[in-house]
This record gives sequence, C-alpha cells and structure tokens, in this order.
Amino acid sequence: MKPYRRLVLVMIVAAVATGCASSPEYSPLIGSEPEIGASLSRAPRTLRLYYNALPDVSRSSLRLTGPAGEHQLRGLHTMAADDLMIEILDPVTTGTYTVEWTTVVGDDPAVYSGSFDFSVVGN
Ligand SMILES: [Cu+2]
Repeated sequence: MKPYRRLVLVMIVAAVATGCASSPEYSPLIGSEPEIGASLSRAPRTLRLYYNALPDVSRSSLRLTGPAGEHQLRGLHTMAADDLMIEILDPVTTGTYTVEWTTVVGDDPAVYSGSFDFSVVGN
C-alpha cells in the first residue's frame, strides 16, 4: 500500500472510532445516589455514581452546584463496585442541585462527562 493511501485509511479509521466514542447518546453512567431527577426529603451526605465499568479515580472528577453555588466535596474514591463516591461537605439545603461528572472507565480510553439534577424538597 502506498504511504498516502495508508494515511487516508488511518484517518478514516480514527474518524469512525472518535465518532463512536463521542456519540452524544452514549454515556457509561448507569445510575446514581441520589437518583437522577430524584426529589428528596432528606439532604444527601454523599454522591455515588454507577458506571458500566470501573472508573479510573485519578482521571475522574465530580462537581456539585446548588442554590448556594458550588459545594465543597471531599475524598473522591471508588467502592470498587464500578462507582465513584464522594462526601458532600457543605450542608445541603432545599433547592435544585446539579451533579457534573467526568470519568474514564474500564479499558475505554475515551473521557466521558455528563450532568444530572436532583432536588431537595425538605420535609
Ligand atoms: Cu464510599
């Protein structure tokens, strides 16, 4: 094969592979605590996100934003149940919260990110 043709082939393969990995529908996130869209009567003290393969903690991050702005979070870890878990430091009051996450899971080299909301409605 001529070098030029090989380069074109490599570029096509790369484009297809990247296209699949960055598909807007695909997300490795399969669940969470609090649940996606949950309406809670008790304030959560931790966030736990479940993925379809074990996340690489060193290449992952979580962010929690609520009515009072961004919350301090501490101790990102995995319980080795294909999850990410972190402690919420600031008190969670009533209102709507957004969890933003970034992670790399299993043998998949792609970096995935997403976000979801839950709300705390009080008693
Ligand atoms: Cu834990």
